[in-house]
Amino acid sequence: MERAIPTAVVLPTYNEADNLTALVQALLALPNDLTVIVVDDNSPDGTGELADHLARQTGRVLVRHRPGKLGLGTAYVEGFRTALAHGAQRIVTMDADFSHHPRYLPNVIALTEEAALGIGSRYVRGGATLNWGLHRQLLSALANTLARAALRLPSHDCTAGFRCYRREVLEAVNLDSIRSNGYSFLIEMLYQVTRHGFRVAETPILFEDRRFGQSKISEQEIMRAAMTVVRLSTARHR
Ligand SMILES: Nc1nc2c(ncn2[C@@H]2O[C@H](COP(=O)(O)OP(=O)(O)O)[C@@H](O)[C@H]2O)c(=O)[nH]1
Ligand SMILES: [Mg+2]
Repeated sequence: MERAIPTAVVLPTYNEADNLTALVQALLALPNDLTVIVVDDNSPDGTGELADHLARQTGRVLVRHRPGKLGLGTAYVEGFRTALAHGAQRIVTMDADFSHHPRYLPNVIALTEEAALGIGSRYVRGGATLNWGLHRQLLSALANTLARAALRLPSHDCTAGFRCYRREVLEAVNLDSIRSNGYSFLIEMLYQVTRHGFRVAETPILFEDRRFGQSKISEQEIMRAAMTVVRLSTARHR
């Protein structure tokens, strides 16, 4: 039988060819025994082929190819299922664009010695968002404050994609029941995790704007996240 993966890092990718190689190299150089799972949505820039190349070259990368851009939420779920099937005890998610710098990853993973979910957080002391426009910063801060208050979420950064889940969390949450995508998925996932009574912990990160390429997540997405908060909180009060 194949060796079980201790810690999997799920990287959803759409047009990240300029970032992927350097990111995978940085991850594999960390002292944590990591295996990378790339979930690529048939990126036009060839990210999928690059991931296949890295898989052959390193033997520590698994690649899931999907036929087209199906959204961040379902990409995470695909990565989660792959990680669980390979026996991963810890499952990390991060952006493939260096916004979530690998240097913070050991801290994020270490949180899960005590907590069930660790978050690399912009909104705790020592954390911050660098070089984002004022408009985006305000929207993000507003979405987070709203989500935290309306859903009584325990963390300060509720839309952070820089996370480490312990295996039992992903086994407990019904992944198929999560209806939303993008930031909404992240909020809904956090909501489910806390509803199950799991502990969440945060460690500060400096979130830098992506190195190369464009954001695939629009401001419309942030507004949709606000609607998800309303949907979940009205369901909660019923
Ligand atoms: N597989 C897949 N990955 C996606 C999709 N949308 C975004 N991503 C990836 O998800 C991560 C977050 O997206 P990004 O554009 O960086 O969002 P931002 O950081 O909020 O601006 C990046 O690694 C993207 O390449 C998608 O539809 N499918
Ligand atoms: Mg990003």
